[in-house]
Amino acid sequence: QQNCQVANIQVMPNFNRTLYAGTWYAVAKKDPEGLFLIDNVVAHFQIEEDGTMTATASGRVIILNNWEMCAQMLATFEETLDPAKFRMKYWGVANYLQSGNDDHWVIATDYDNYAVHYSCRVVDADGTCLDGYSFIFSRHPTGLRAEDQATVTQMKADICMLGKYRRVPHTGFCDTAT
Ligand code: DAO
Repeated sequence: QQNCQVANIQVMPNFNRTLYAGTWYAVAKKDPEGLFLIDNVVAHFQIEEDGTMTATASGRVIILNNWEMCAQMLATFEETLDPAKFRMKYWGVANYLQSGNDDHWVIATDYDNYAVHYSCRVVDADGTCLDGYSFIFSRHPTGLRAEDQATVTQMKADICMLGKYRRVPHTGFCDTAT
């Protein structure tokens, strides 16, 4: 049985943001309408001294009539009553990049290998998600471990996005030598 009501989506129990911190490679993505981040998506989550979570992220985007670039993004996270559900305020290092305020829900993670992210931007009149996106994150740029694939597939189904994901390649487009 499947219940696709956004309000009934189960998130990670006892979510621990300190264990979630660090680098995550997006290995698959379900796009929202008018997608922004295309591929080479990497996010770095930090816990600040005041305990709040912030992130920097990069990814290949196409803006303004086919101009391809690597977007450098920043985000801050506002807590809600559920520790696994955040409100994410995000903006680009350059002002012509996308900015906004989205849900950032952690559906499931083992902290060391995989994380399933979910964000519904528009809830339909029937309570299901009309426009949302989801990242499958891995600690490993090469992808998910074989032993995590069944778990992640189950989570994709639980959030009613199974079959809507595409692979997110990592080609080195956003790798900068510093
Ligand atoms: O790519 O279509 C899209 C939607 C994503 C917009 C938000 C990107 C900036 C912040 C990413 C932080 C980690 C999820």
